Amino acid sequence: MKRLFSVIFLLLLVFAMPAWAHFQLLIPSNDIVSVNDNRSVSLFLCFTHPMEGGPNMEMARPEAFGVMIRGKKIDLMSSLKPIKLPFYPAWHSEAQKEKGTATAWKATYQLRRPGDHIFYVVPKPYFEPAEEKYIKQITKVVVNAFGAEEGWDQPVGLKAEIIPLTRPYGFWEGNTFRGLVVINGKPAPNIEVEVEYYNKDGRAHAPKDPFVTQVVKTDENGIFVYTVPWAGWWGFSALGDGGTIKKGGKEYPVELDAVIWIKAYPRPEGVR
Ligand SMILES: [Cu+2]
Repeated sequence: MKRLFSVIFLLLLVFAMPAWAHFQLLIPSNDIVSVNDNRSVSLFLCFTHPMEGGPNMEMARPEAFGVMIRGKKIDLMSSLKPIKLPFYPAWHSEAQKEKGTATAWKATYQLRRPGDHIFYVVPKPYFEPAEEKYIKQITKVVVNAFGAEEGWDQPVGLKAEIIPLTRPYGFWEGNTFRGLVVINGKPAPNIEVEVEYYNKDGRAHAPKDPFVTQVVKTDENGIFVYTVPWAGWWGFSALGDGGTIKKGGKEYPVELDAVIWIKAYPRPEGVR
């Protein structure tokens, strides 16, 4: 009986889940760390729909998680700790109805060296029953340490990657972000890049559905441009092609996405 209920619940979830964009979150506790700041940075990894605030999806232990500093990669897999999140945050009206939890991950990293720290995660492919496909979102975020602004524009060499052409920190709201999308080692022209605000406390309301996810396309050189309208964390997800995966004798397409997170700061008080 319990099993029947969980099947019904899963079906409800499938039909209830709109085609809103999925995003792999990789959010640090601080993105610009100066010498007097706490040098311990915690990272939050969760697979969700950031503007809607949920539902959070089950995130398996990733294939890789690490940081690149001055061209050197450090494996951080052993620092990952699983956490349980409710499907929806408390501010969400669905939170009262849909009880249950999804696995997310946390890690802490002690900064020692000055320079840009490019954190990255390569998740296991996630099977999305509603769309009959796998989704794999290779995700980056840059943390600047101790004043040395060096390294943010270097490729990590991931299978899907957004290489920032705009410095991804020290970024005002209203600034324009540019990124180069590289998928399977090549620039990806004319593909969609989904953009979402991490609506952590539910303060942003979309007046109509198309406002949930902003969509821009890469040009013939694989470059996209987006002007960030307000302060907070913003995610960019370039939707690429990752071939297929066989499961139970059937072949399913793999959406191989490149994701980057940047934080926009509010304009200073005293300016207009
Ligand atoms: Cu989903």
